[in-house]
Amino acid sequence: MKKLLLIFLCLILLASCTPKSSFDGKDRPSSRGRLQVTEGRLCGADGEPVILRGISCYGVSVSERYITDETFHDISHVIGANVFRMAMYTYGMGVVGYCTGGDKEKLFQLMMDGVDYARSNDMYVILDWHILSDGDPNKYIEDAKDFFDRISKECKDKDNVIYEICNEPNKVEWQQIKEYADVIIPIIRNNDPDSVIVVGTPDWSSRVDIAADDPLDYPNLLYTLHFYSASHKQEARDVAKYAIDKGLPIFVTEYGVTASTGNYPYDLEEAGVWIDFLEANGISHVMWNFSKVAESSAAIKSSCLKASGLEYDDFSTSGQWLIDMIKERSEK
Ligand code: IDC
Repeated sequence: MKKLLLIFLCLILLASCTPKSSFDGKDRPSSRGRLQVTEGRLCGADGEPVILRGISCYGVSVSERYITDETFHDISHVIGANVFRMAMYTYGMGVVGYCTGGDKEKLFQLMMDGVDYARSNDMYVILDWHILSDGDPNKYIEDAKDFFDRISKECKDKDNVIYEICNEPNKVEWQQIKEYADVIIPIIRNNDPDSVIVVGTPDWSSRVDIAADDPLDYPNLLYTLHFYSASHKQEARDVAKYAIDKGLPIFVTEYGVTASTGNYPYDLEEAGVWIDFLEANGISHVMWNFSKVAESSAAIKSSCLKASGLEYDDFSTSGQWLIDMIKERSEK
């Protein structure tokens, strides 16, 4: 009897010593620490490759109800994501942009909340300067300088942050994107020297081949590739393969299992071909989007009234596809 009691007490002691963040998922901040880019791959603090699999918010300014510890718990444990993308639109277009009348202080605080809730739920977080219809990242460069200077000062000692400095440059030359990056990257690195930064590529972050032919010269840098499986197929993968073969580090910070409109049709089969391609090349990927908007890319059923305590059946076709895919890939 005494022996059983001793064993029981030891088990309780062991359980109390287990760190809160020792989640089962692989490649999390608790297990891989601060990220780096080594030999063209995203790696953990130990220099060994990692693959991040997650989801993007729909737009910080309209996602406040989801930026909570409880919802981030669901993203981490129900979806199984080890990365969450805080997409903050710079220019309006349906959502109030940071640079076009948005409440800068409130948006900044929501971004910081996302960093902390991601960390407390053992996830990496992408801080996404979500340019889109603004096209040229230089258009709001003064706001970008202020934002990235301030947030990199706040995040310099956090081990789960990735900076995405321009979501989808478009109708702008690679040279202009490089000029923007040559301003913003040093600002971030001055505060957060070892940070991982992702740079957008021309034509809505599809032309990683152009970046591969004329890359920037900084460590711990990755280049953005975006795709939507019902719109982008083998030809787009061939462009990516060209860049991969030239050693360009790539991060798919946004993809969809729908058309590039974010809406119907789905193409789940092609999405599976893309994930096979990315996983075979060790490329991390983040699906668009964590919302219940009336679009097929929205991961939550539009009928779902809950903001947390989410279960599998609360998710839409794309959301359930994501959960199934992450489960399958994480177990491999
Ligand atoms: C879309 C949203 C849509 C919104 C539009 C403009 O799904 O509801 O009206 O933005 O704000 C992207 C962009 C991403 C787009 C998404 C789908 O990064 O902001 O979201 N997409 O169109 N690039 C390719 C597709």
